[in-house]
Amino acid sequence: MAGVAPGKTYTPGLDFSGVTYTWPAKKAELDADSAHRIIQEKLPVLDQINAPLAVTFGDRQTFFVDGRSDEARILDSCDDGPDCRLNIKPEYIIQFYEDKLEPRFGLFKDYFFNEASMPSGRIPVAIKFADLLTPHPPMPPKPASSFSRLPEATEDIDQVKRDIEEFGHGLVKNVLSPEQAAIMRKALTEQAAGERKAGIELTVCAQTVAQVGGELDGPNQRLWTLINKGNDFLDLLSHPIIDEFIPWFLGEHAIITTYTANIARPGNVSMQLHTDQVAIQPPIRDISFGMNILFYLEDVTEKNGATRVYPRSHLGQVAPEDIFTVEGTVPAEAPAGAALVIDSRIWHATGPNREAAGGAAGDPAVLHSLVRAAAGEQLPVAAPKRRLAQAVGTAPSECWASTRRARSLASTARFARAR
Ligand SMILES: O=C(O)CCC(=O)C(=O)O
Ligand SMILES: [Fe+2]
Repeated sequence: MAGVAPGKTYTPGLDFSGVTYTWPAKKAELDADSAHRIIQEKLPVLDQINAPLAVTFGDRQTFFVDGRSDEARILDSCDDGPDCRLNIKPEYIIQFYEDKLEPRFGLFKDYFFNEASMPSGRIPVAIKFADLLTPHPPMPPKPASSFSRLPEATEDIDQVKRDIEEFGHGLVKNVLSPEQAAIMRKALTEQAAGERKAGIELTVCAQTVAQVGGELDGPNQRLWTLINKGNDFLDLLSHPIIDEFIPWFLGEHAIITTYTANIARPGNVSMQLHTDQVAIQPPIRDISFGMNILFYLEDVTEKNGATRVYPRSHLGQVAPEDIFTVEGTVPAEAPAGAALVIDSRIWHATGPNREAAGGAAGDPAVLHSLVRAAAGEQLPVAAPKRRLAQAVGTAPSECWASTRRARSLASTARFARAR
């Protein structure tokens, strides 16, 4: 990959470190010039940021896009300080312009590797700026309060399917009996405790902490690659609810890409709003690449961190102006044993758990993300359990950026379950 230094060579004779076809410094120069031209071209619409924004391309001189008057201007300095600072690779500006990179993904995706890339100040200004560079800037989703009806948990599968089509999400009641929910809750609690004990637990998303505060080793806990973490998790993959919804929505050849759990404990901060296909670029909204099934192992309420969704945000060129607030969303509440089923285009996030510490447990939802078939090495949804079991230890491919670290932890975590 361009700009990535070659790693250690393992095989004598296969050392390619003396050869290069790319000249990063030259590319950065060319990209910065193109990015400047793009911003210049877009000035007639950039007044819509309504604020001064500082933009820095790597070690180049910072410049300012001032959108406070009817005509936006590029300035070398900004006396009263910018509302927002953006330190961004110029190639991302080009990719926004060419519709190859979704702003809410592009603006934050490098944070894992480079903390300085996190925009600071009023983030909606940076999002608006990036949106305005794209060929089709999105509309904000409608607030949940503007709908006269919203999906409710039901056993009527056809109704849930209609809800998914209309709103982007639906809730199926009683897919797990109280005993089954208890078995899964026990598995999850043990695994979570084991990972904490081993010091390898993953908590909230680093970008969220940088933006809205909270602790990196805060109360939330993520468990990745559940496929590697016990027969109970494998058994859940045989649940017929998967066969009912996935082929209907994605066709016969879907594969499972992500199998994780999220425990939203009291005192957490909500996750940033995202779609479950936001990492798939270029950003194509006309088709949903996936479907996510979240099993609720507790009664999930607004107060204890229910997943927050923007109803009907799966349709059209729609995206929230601020991804760090859940205002305008609705909590997808349902009793223990229910499943939340979502179109991967819907904007959603883990909600804040405002229960008193030690009170009702959080939102231990077991998540499945399923996508249309893309690569053979991943696991077909319909694979018999024996095949899934054989795959244990091989770490199925996962497509979310942060799973890279989780994947390297997965084999350790498998032994860490505390009983
Ligand atoms: O746990 C939740 O409520 C949702 C988590 C989620 O949206 C995700 O991991 O993609
Ligand atoms: Fe999600």
